[in-house]
Amino acid sequence: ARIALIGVPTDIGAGTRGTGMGPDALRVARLGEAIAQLAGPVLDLGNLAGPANPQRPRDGGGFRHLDECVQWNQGVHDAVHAQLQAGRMPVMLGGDHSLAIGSISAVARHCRAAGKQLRVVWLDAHADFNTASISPTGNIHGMPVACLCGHGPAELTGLAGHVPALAPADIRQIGIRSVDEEEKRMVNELGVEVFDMRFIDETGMRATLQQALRGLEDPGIHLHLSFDVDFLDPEIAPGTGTTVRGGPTYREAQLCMEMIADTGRLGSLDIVELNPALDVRNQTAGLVVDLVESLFGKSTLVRNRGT
Ligand code: DIR
Ligand code: MN
Ligand code: MN
Ligand code: MN
Repeated sequence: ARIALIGVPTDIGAGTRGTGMGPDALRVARLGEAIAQLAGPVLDLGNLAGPANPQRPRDGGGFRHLDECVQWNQGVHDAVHAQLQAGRMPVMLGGDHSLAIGSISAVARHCRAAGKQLRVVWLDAHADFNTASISPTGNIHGMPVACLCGHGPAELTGLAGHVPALAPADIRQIGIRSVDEEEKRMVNELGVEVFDMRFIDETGMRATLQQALRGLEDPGIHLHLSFDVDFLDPEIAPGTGTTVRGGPTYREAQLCMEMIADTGRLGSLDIVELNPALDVRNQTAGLVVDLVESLFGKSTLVRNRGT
């Protein structure tokens, strides 16, 4: 198989419980079968194990569940790295967005050894650029991008074997519409390229993606997509814990996935923050499967790549 599904049933990084049921909701919506139809055999590795949610308040350092988060992410890192070494594309079935620290660290380690350049596209309503000292919540799902850029505790920033795992210049964020006050300054100071909802409103999704995906013609690039389900407008995607209104419509999200597929560079994927406890008859999982079909090349008509 060329593609491996890795279930990461955790909610320790989120403020609302339930994302731990995400992996099975995606399986029930037949995610694996949909990918297999488009991209060939898929190996479902089942779910990783990790510590339970102790539902503790913030610790003295400002984190909720730091030790548990480190343990989950060490497991994610090792599983993702093993699949990349085996030549498979790892697809994370989350789980809350803190798992991206482990998955992207593994991808960064792999790319460095293979002489590939890593590009991360981050689809989210949030910038996920908080640190413990500026986070209003202490929830680590609001911190993965900061950790990957070297701002965070050593146990999380060092997973790739080099710090930072990622440079701000390697990241493109799309769909952003909720950034905390101090977090705004971080994003600005580090110069992350953020295509927020205002940019998408003014520019349109097609031109936004053309700009965000610039440079991906180079075959030496590994593209990692980190897809937070709260990227989508809550009217179409109610099954997630931190909805923010004013997100991309069904058609805009489809175009986004189609244009990423057209690059031909997708090498790894996180699907995170799906919360079946908040969903309506698994419709958000079904929507995610529709979008992932486009991401793996489903199109209405016969098309030539990039046209
Ligand atoms: C908020 C929420 N910025 C925090 N973050 C979320 O807690 O740091 N990220 N929901 O996906
Ligand atoms: Mn989010
Ligand atoms: Mn997120
Ligand atoms: Mn379908």
